[in-house]
Amino acid sequence: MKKALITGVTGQDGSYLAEFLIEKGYDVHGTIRRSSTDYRERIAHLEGHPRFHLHYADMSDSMSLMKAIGSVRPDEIYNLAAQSHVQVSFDVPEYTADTDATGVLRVLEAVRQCGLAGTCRVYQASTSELFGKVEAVPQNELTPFHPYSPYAVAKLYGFWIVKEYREAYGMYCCSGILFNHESERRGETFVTRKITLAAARIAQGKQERLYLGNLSSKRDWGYAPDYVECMWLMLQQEAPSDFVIATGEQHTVREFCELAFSRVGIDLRWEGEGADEKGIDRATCRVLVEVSPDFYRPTDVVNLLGDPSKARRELGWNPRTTTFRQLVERMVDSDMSKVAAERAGEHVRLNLEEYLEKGIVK
Ligand code: NAP
Ligand code: G4F
Repeated sequence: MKKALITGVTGQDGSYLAEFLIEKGYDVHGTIRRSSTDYRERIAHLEGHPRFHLHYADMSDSMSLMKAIGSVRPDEIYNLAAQSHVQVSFDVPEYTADTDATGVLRVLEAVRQCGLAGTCRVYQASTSELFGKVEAVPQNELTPFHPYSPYAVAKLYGFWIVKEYREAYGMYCCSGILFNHESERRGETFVTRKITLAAARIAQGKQERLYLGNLSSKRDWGYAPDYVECMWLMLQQEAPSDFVIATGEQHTVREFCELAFSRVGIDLRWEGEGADEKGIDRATCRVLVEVSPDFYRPTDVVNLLGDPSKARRELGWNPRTTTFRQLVERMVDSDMSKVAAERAGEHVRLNLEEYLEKGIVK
């Protein structure tokens, strides 16, 4: 039975990858870190599975990584743990560098120090943010990098140190240059999930308005469960190599909003430009979307479009398993159910409070 270690198993990708590898028959180990809220919602359904195990480790703590890697002695490591929010990286640049740059070095060096350099394959979660202030459209494995945020600069170090360990020590390690991928499990402050949750709340009377930053920003958005398969495929090749993983299709934040709101029955029209642009409900004339400069970034990546030809050719991967429309609809439908469940819970609580007040229940 093969053993895999996933750093960042509590994240969006980590949780899908853990499910995928358990399904493939792996013994799956994941790293978690202590937090006061113990946020493990995405993996709660896996805890207790006989082939799913958790270990405490932090990307900023080499000893904890050595301990996890040395005790598990995995055949494959998927290094997904990172401070993954681009805007946040402007607020915590040093922490982002420690986790997303030096953290990668710590994992690679732990593999070497544990004597696993010849047997353990390593996948590094790299990113389309490396292309940043893009020098060509679309972007493929040969497109020059121009990182445009502290997050991207840190990830660039991760990319190069992986290449260095491959060339210096002959290790099987590679980077997946993944374009944005989203899902029902996406963190709520990334733009897609922020929009789908707001559309669901507005449709159910739980939110008045959605405030966003750059509506014209363009992304190549895919579906996360489709992308974790590529991470695994990259570690099953004869020789290690880096791959761009993308759909090859591009949409603006504005288009994402239109589709999400239309799924809940709201037809948006746009009025104004730049910071004055507004999304208005055609039926009621209510302003539902506004621009807030709070969500502008000091430098923003605005034109990402990937060319997944190499992945299609060499990994046999289909980049269009899930369409853009299906992605948006799945996310909105899931948030509609989530908001409805929250409202139902609220009703029960309010009724109970009322009954308690009236002395109907004691
Ligand atoms: P995510 O949902 O934000 O998950 C990040 C994971 O990293 C969480 O498990 C988090 O743990 C963990 N983590 C953060 N800081 C850590 C630290 N100092 N030590 C140990 N663990 C730490 O991210 P994701 O969307 O799944 O992305 C996975 C990886 O792919 C990340 O490296 C990201 O940068 C990269 N990536 C993502 C995309 C995308 O579109 N999703 C595209 C390209 C690359 P907690 O739960 O404890 O916070
Ligand atoms: O959803 P985002 O925050 O994702 P971003 O910055 O593209 O980063 C994500 O994808 C990367 C792959 O390219 C990953 F490496 C990274 O870890 C992360 O998963 O923002 C997307 C775009 C940006 O241009 C941003 O300026 O949407 C724009 N945007 C407009 N309004 C907003 C908002 N982004 C956020 N988060 N919140 C807004 O209100």
